[in-house]
Amino acid sequence: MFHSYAIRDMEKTLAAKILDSHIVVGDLQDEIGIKIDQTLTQDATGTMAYLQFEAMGLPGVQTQLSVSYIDHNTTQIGFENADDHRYLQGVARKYGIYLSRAGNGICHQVHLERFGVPGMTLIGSDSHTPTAGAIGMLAIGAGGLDVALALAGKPFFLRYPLVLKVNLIGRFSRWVSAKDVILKVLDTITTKGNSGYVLEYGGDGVKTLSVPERATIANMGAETGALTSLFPCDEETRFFLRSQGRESAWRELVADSGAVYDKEITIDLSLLEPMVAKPHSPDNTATIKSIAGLMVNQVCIGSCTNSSYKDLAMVAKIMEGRSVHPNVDFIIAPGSRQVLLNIENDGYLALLLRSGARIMENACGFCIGNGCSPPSRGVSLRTSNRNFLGRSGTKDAEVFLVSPETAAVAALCGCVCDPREAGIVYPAIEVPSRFIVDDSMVIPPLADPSTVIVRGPNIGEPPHNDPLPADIVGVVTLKVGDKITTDHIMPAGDKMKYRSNIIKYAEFVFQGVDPTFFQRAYKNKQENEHNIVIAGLSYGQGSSREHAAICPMFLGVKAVIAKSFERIHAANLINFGIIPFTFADHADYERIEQGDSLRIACIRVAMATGDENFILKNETRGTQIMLQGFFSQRQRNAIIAGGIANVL
Ligand code: MIC
Ligand code: SF4
Repeated sequence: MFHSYAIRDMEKTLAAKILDSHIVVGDLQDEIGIKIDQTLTQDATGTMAYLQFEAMGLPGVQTQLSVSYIDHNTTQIGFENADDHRYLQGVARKYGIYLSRAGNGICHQVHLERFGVPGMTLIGSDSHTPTAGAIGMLAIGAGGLDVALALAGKPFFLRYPLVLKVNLIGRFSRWVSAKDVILKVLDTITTKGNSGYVLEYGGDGVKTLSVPERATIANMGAETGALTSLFPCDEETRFFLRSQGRESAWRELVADSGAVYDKEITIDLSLLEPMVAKPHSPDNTATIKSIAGLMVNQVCIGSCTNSSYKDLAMVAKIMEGRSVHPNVDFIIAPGSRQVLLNIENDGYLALLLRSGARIMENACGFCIGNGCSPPSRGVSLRTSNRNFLGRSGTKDAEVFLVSPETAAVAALCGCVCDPREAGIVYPAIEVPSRFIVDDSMVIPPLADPSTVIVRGPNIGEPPHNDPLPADIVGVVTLKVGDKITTDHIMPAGDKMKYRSNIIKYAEFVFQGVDPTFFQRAYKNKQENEHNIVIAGLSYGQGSSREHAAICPMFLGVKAVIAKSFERIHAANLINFGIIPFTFADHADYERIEQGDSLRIACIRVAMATGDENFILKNETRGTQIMLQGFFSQRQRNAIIAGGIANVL
């Protein structure tokens, strides 16, 4: 296997074309820095990103376009969310950023509709930023600090990725849709081991997919851990952009016919059947048939994955003239105000209301546990992208991820059933060739330096970290297993309102895993003992929330030693001066227990001299273990300084 960069001057993949035209600095063998054209933030990660940007002291943003979305914390219980939103509005006005107000929709859906441009680069402080890959944008999820740096005109750094071609052939049969494609991709490549890859879609099957269908696939590509997902920009893209009144943003963008890929998989759309991701991982896939008959308490349709016009119109037609099953709570959150306006205009909203659906705000809502938690031990069928344990707000609930078609049929039947066998006529949906477009909930950038930014009492400062000590000497404060997500590390839901208040939010680190972690870590810190976390595979999966690094940093965590890390989280740890070490031999995971005293001697010198192997002494057991860390020079500098903020 060889890296795509080895053939940079020959026939190119689409990913290589966009990347190569944006490289501004770097070394192909180490890290490249790419120019970022656009940024997006949302309110749960945005406040910290803008606090960090403000600390850089620039008069305005340096990107072509930046948008600050308010979509995550819209329940506004207590003053905290509202204070954050007022702060975000002030920042946007002062520094030249568009503000998409609460109620305008979920960042990824709105960005696709109104702002994304094929061939450009986008980074967003949200892991589902790759949704914009549906229109041929190189869109990458990152931590808030990386977005702040891009706002300041600095490059975004990454290792030159490998490219996996997902070759789509055939076309859907009835009752099969985009969610089933991405669940099949997850079934094939799982959530592990894909972090160095771009998933590039090609083949004749792509032409049969509309942009919103591509968006569902690109969105949930985040669950594979890949850098991003990318679709060509073709006639379908032109149709979509025209329907948004933005055809001028279109240009043809396809991979060269002789492009060589690092890996390739083929999916025949005509052979797919309705799929499900069972609790508690998006790659715990199965066919719907295999769980048919399971009683359902709740059905939720929405999230940035499946909340487009077509998704909701399809659900409405399935429900037409029928009523939701009395045992099912049927919840719908449209992806954007535009979707809501258009389904209202075309009569679909009325069908949903008549069927007994509860219409929620156009926001993340249920997807992030902001309301709509299922009952104890309840079964919830959702069209969203993550079903991690406890994310719904109910720790013992079972969340299954399915397509809108499958979800709607279950809402009628009260149990899971194969939609192909429900006796319902398959509805034909026509998508408008021109959507009603109303941008009145987007405040254009003013770049008014006289703006006074108001900070409520919940808004603190980003915390400071000390430079890397000469030795790491500490205790294993926590040992966890495989697939620890950022939802485990830093819970969202009702705790998300503390995103701007690190001192308070830090009290909830690992709360769902071990509620006593905070006390132990805090005590160790007071006693000048370093905290160390031991983990299995895929540590830090899921969200881009940098709070999963900032809050542990605040509690004195100096290192996480895992079998493997997910990309965004590893980058966030380094950004805040926590070292992500991996075990040279995975079997050594078994040779460390919670409470053990560990020492990594001369770590500062080793970091400075570029060592990639580090010796860990387990002083409790009298053993020695080899650790690894492959860091770029830029990352080493950040680690030594105690984080990027100190480098700046
Ligand atoms: C998520 O889906 O987990 C979130 C909430 O959108 C996060 C961002 C956050 O934690 O604020 C993400 O995906 O990055
Ligand atoms: Fe919002 Fe859910 Fe999408 Fe995250 S995954 S951006 S919480 S809708």
